[in-house]
Amino acid sequence: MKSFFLTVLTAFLLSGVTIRSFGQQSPGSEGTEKKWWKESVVYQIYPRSFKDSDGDGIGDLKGIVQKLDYVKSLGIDVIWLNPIYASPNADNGYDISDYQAIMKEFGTMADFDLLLAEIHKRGLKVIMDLVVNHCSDEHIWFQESRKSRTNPYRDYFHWWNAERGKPAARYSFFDVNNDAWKYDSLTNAYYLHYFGDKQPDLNWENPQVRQEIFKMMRFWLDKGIDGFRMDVITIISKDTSFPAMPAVYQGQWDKFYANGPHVHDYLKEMNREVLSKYNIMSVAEGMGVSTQDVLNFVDADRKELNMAYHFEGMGYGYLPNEWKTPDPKGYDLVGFKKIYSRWDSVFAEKGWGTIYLGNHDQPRMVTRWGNDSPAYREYSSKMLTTFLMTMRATPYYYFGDELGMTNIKFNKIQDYRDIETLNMYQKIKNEGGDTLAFIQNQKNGGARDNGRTPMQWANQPQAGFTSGTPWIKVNPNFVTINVESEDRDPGSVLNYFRRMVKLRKTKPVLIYGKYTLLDPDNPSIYSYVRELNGKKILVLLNFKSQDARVNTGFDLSKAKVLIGNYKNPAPSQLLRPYEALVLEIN
Ligand code: ISL
Repeated sequence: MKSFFLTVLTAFLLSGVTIRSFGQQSPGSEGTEKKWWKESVVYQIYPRSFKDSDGDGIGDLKGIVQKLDYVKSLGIDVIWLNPIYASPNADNGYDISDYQAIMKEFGTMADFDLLLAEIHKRGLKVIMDLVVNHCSDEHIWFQESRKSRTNPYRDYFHWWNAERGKPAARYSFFDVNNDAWKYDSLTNAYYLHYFGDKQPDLNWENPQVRQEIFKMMRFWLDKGIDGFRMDVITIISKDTSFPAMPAVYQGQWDKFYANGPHVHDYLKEMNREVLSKYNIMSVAEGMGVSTQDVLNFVDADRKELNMAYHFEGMGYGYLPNEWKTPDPKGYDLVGFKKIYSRWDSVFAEKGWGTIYLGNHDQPRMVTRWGNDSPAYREYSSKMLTTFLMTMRATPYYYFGDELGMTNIKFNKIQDYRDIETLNMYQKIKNEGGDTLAFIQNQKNGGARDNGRTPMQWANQPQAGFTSGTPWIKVNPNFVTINVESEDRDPGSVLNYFRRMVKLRKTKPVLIYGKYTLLDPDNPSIYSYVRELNGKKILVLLNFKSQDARVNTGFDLSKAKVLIGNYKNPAPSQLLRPYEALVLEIN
């Protein structure tokens, strides 16, 4: 399935790929200013799939409250909640019809207040999703805006009057025709939607829009939330002349979509008027952001945001010019190491990084980056967790990965729920394309639904997620992969996660220490040293299903094992399949 659209879209998502040699050793970071959000582990909850308390098959806020002791038991610090606002759910809550109301399936504002109080009571923090590049077409602003060309809300959105002709092409992620302009006959004009046609883009160039958004942010911050994860915040500013894109793609996609002319002005304004007034954290979904421009968002001196997460790692290992199709030969570890080392080096002096291997838009961590076969699922899950918890960056950890939950790999389009999969399927069908091949790719990794199946609480009907029919099928492997059984087993993936989080929290060197990549060309082993005030920790990770030799130059005879994912771990220059070892070497 190749097309100009896919080429540019893929390139845009991955535009972090800038050719620059990576520093193998990052300069000292001992001067990095200490902040609570640098020391935190973030645990992401997709509320729709976490716990259903009322039997309607959809997770809800009361369900989260019921499971907060479990969340606390993980040792994490901050919960990131995907959108819980009122929404017709064209894109599972990323289409908001009222920013100051709770989605009816999830509960009420009273439930939210209870949730917030219960989170804080346990010493945890919570950040909310801020989705303000677009809202829902059912939001009152859009309902008003489309009524007439002179409506006071008209300029809340990007309209293009049809007598000017059709505007220059812009591509939409979730549109059946990939067309980001939708014609509305009511006023004979097109409106812009970078995502689904029920997700019109807000016009940030209008100061009134910005004021409305800032007011809404204060509403939540005044309630006491601890920050925001900002959805596609990098694309809020647009060149409203909407110039034509070059006929031949030359890597300039982001100029037309992300990093618009005023994005930094708007983020500075947001910081000045809102963020700086609270002790909170902010993290951008850094779509289209590269190592070369990320500091423009997160250098503290610029007074914009605290952190951003990039897409370069996520896009790695896909076939070129194909939509999210993992290379059947697997991914090359040498390139993987380069990516994470380069992103570490950017923040050596300024800013602060993030690290993640999965979220609600991605397949499950173990299936994508490890090995979900029965022999290696547990070892590779633990190895990947070791990686996330020993890098110099705030880890964002997706619910269920602590159990080693796997992709569900649906074979039938009827099982999928995600707008992205459904609309892309429809598009291919309309064009007479190969829908079977598409499903195969979705199943093998591309589908976001792979990571959205319900939390596996117990070996009970519907994995203990709901007493009703779940909105999306439960992965049948809940019989063995579930909280109840893993909780009892000291050697489980779950208990390894808890130990790993604890280790990070008790060793400042794992948070602030300098990172030095070792043996960069080793095709199987990822090894590095973390170092702070003379304390050194060596991390050895085998990413392959065969034994592999490490080559670090360190004498391991006096090394002390802090943690390992095999029974009775001992320092060794030969690692077993997916073995992870964390060693103190002084
Ligand atoms: O999910 C993706 C790839 O399949 C991304 O392209 C994704 O659409 C992009 O990262 C933006 O994601 C965010 O905004 C979307 C929403 O669907 C995602 O869930 C959200 O994380 C629109 O709000």
